[in-house]
Amino acid sequence: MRLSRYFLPVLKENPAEAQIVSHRLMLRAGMIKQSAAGIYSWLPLGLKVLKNIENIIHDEQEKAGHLAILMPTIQSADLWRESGRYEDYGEEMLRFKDRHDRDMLFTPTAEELITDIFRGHVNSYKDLPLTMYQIQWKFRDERRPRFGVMRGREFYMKDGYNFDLTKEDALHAYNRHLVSYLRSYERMGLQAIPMRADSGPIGGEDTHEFLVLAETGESEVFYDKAVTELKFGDRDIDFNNIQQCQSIMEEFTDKYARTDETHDEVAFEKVPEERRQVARGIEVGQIFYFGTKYSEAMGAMVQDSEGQTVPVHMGSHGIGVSRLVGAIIEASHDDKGIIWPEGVTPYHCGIINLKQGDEEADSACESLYQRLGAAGLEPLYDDRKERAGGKFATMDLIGLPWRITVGPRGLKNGVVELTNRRTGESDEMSPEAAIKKLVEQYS
Ligand code: P5A
Repeated sequence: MRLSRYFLPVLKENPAEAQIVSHRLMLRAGMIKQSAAGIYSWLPLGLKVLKNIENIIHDEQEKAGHLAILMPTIQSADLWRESGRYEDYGEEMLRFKDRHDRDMLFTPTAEELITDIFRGHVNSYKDLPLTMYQIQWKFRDERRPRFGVMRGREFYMKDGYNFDLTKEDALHAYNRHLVSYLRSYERMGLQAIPMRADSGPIGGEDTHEFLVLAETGESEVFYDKAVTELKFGDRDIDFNNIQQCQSIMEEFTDKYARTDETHDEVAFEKVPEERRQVARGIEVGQIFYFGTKYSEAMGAMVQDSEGQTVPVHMGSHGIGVSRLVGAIIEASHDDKGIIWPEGVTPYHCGIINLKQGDEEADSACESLYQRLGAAGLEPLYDDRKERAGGKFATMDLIGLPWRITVGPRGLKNGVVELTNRRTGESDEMSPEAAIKKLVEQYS
């Protein structure tokens, strides 16, 4: 992408309405624009990051054997009356009527709708296990939408639902999701710690939230420091292997780590004092096992191998996709701007032409741009006729992990400068060497 043809409405000043750094930087970097309280348009740069996160989630869900679907954002109230949640959901649910005076709503979550799909088509244990998920917009009329995309009213969520014959099978689905979520967050450059939580309006007893530690987080969390030392890393996973998924689940959840809703001071005091931590965290996901709550209420039954009709065991699993964009920035920025982890960066590197209009500099940049593209990378080329200082400030603000700086002086010696956004380290090298290094970096 050439910056001269891009839509990147950066702001020089800090917007007054933004109280936390991610909100401030998303507005300043021209990623989003508010259209109403808690409702945002995603501009080109923001959308690119959102899609990268979405792609990682799709990829990991597919690896775990889960099937992507897409359900509507608008639902009929009838299904929610069947489950009993139409009244329970309260003012957070956006309700309206269609022209025939039928009660409709904008989906805050989709347990009812997926259960309806299931009961209409599945009636034998032979079709189980089944896990389907979607990545779709949700609406919750939050009392206090704030912090930009962190607590929106309209937000993008991955929501998945498992259907299993037995509690044991459903608990395997729970563990499988925990593993696939740990992998997904790690690919986004984030450490998200599973913590025992409260199930709220979704219901059920088994539930973990995934929290990214950050001072600006909305949840107070209590944990044994040992949980921050666990890394998922490069493990070979067989998602069908019940034992393997269970032992990873235990490894990541057996230490004390709870949100304030489930915090137990007596149990916490058993953690050695030097490891006891109280901090704040951003909830970027939650998994639930709620048994037969919805299947019984809505008649989602199958025949088991003995011909008995039984309700299926279910769980649901969510990731806050749009919230993650903010969470990643909270976890990765400095005073100049965002620092994107390589897994989600909107462009792989920036190219800065120090002297736009200089024949040699222009053609060196052009050639770099073409060759990076041919090598499968997406560069963002700042080809505007601007001063170098302004170009550097914009690049630092939008946070691409790598920058190649091209100027007539370096070119005389056959070199360009490759700079790492996180460390600030710069090295001079030939354009070929810079391309090679970047290709290696992203492979
Ligand atoms: C699980 C999927 C559910 O709704 N039903 C389907 C279950 N879980 S949840 O915890 O309520 O939401 C899942 C994740 O969505 C994000 N989230 C939000 N993001 C931005 N703004 C909001 N107002 C908001 N509310 C929830 C969180 O990351 C949450 O973990």
